[in-house]
Amino acid sequence: MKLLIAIVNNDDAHIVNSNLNKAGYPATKIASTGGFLMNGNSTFLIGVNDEDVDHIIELIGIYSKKRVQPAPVDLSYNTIAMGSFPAEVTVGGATIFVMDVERCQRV
Ligand code: 2BA
Repeated sequence: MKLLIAIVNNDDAHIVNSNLNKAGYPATKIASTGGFLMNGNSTFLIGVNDEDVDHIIELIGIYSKKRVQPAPVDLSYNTIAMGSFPAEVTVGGATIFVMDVERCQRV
């Protein structure tokens, strides 16, 4: 069994969620915030059988769009230490971590 942690743009979260449900994959959606842009995003926890992992990644990829967003204009960022600071960043589709699950139990 695997646990997928998928970070998805808020604009895509609804359609990703409904298509996971439609395909019969259980998911928990958590409200999260990106550490760089400080924008809201959605983190999905999806516990699945090993053989379903690739299908879920494909599904999330279909419904998660790439988009360009302005980088934060925030003086608290140390722009000297960071060198050249991007004016825009490309966000998404989705960032997905796949982890082994030792045990999953409902009691
Ligand atoms: P954020 O941290 O808000 O990052 C938004 C986008 O900003 C990133 O898009 C990336 O294009 C850019 N970015 C992030 N850190 C940067 C930096 N130090 N310098 C320049 N550009 C930077 P994505 O890579 O598509 O990531 C979207 C969201 O996924 C991230 O939001 C974060 O919440 C999550 N994420 C991405 N990689 C992660 C990782 N390795 N571990 C945990 N969360 C991650």
